[in-house]
Amino acid sequence: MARVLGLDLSTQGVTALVIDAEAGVIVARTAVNFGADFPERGHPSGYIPGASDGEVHADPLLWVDALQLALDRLAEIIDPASIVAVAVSGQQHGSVYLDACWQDDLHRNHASKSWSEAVRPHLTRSTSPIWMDNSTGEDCARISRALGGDLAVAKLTGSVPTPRFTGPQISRFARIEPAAWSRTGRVHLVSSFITSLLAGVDAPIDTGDGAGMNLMDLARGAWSPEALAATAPELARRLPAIGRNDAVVGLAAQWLVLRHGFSPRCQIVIGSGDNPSSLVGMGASTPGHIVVSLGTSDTLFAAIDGVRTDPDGFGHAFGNPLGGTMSLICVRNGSLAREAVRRELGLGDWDDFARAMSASVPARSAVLPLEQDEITPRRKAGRLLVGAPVVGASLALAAVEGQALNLRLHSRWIGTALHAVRLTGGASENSAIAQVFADVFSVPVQRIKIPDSAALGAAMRAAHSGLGITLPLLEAKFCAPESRLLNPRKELAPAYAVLEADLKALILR
Ligand code: XUL
Repeated sequence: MARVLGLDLSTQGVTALVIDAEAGVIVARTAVNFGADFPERGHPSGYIPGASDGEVHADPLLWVDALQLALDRLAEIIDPASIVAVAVSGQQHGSVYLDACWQDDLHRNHASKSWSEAVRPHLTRSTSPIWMDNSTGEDCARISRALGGDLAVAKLTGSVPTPRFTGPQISRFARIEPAAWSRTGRVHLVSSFITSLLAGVDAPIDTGDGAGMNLMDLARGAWSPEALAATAPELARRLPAIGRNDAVVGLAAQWLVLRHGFSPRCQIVIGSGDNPSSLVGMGASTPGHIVVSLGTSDTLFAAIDGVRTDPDGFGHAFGNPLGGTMSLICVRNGSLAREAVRRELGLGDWDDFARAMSASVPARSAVLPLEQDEITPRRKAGRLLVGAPVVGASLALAAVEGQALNLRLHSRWIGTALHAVRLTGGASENSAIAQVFADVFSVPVQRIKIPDSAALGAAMRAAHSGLGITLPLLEAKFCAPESRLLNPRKELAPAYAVLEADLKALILR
């Protein structure tokens, strides 16, 4: 039996997915929702509501309690002793602040008490900033100045100083709570914190999650002394090691064996972030396939040959669990902007929207609909138009074309020859929208629906490191897209090239 477990600790809950890596099947799934399963904690969306100054924090002990509940639920449907390896996917950028002796306590057998009781006395900061936090503008500016500007930081660490990233978060904590900072002996990411609990050792951070901190030298896959010095005093000794992306961290901790029924031989694999995990779970860890996810935000991620960073500083580069790097490009104006256009045109539903798109002439004009301030490109809310004037219902097609062209433009730096776009997320089901992505990217679109892609990716990483099964083989078993392809209409390519160049000129102006 080749049963492995992927655990995804996301913003809103914990998903546990057990796969049989040889048979290519999902064996069991359980989920815990921080809000619905722990209503008494008062965090309905998984984070602490009502904070000010852009702060968004969560309770790390809630993550731990939810993890235990997920493992209890799992034990009701399968025998945990049959699991041979485990890996964690964690929401990226979130950080946990602990004292130095938490490491000693990790080895103890906590079968008799809850893990959160064991961890609580070691927290030097009771809450954890998460990726939704936007409170570190001052810290980003300071780090940028110290390291020679935003683009220099992007070249070194993979991203411009970014408010949600862990380095600026650490900088702010050390600045406003110096006494608590001096008591802090270890800063973990969500993925390395949970992995430490599972293995009973102080777990390393992989380059996938480590690159989401503005602290790692991306090319070397090691902490950057300059970035550490620009961030907070004596940071080096407070960070875990950076580990190999396929490292086995250890065997199941005693309490995992005694309290949750795991085998003492069960291997615990290094954790990673949810985006690198999803890259694997979507079957895109080899260069050539990009994944475009059409959701509240539209995101694009892709494996990159070697190490590259966005020279314009919009996209992020993280480590790829398979080696090399990956890109993450995020456009805030995704489904809400499409929705606003649909309502403005008085189109009753998405079928009407698709009909309006199909009745319009493609590649004539493009509109980038920014209903809220945008980060890619950095622009205030408003609409950007290139090409011929847009009249009436042709706005539906032009808006989707604008969104696709914007992603195409901002993903050029990835540089890898494209074979296909894997399209996912709610709007990907609409064939008229999916066709625009085939035409604009000029490659076939494969639609793929993997709702638990981060948990699946973690399980596949567990199988890769724990059982030696290659990721491409696992991707072939678990990540098959829909067999029907949407082929590009190649004759539109020249007109889209002109619109993309016009959009670029407009953005740079
Ligand atoms: C990526 C990001 C989010 C988080 C939470 O940079 O902030 O995608 O990983 O999912």
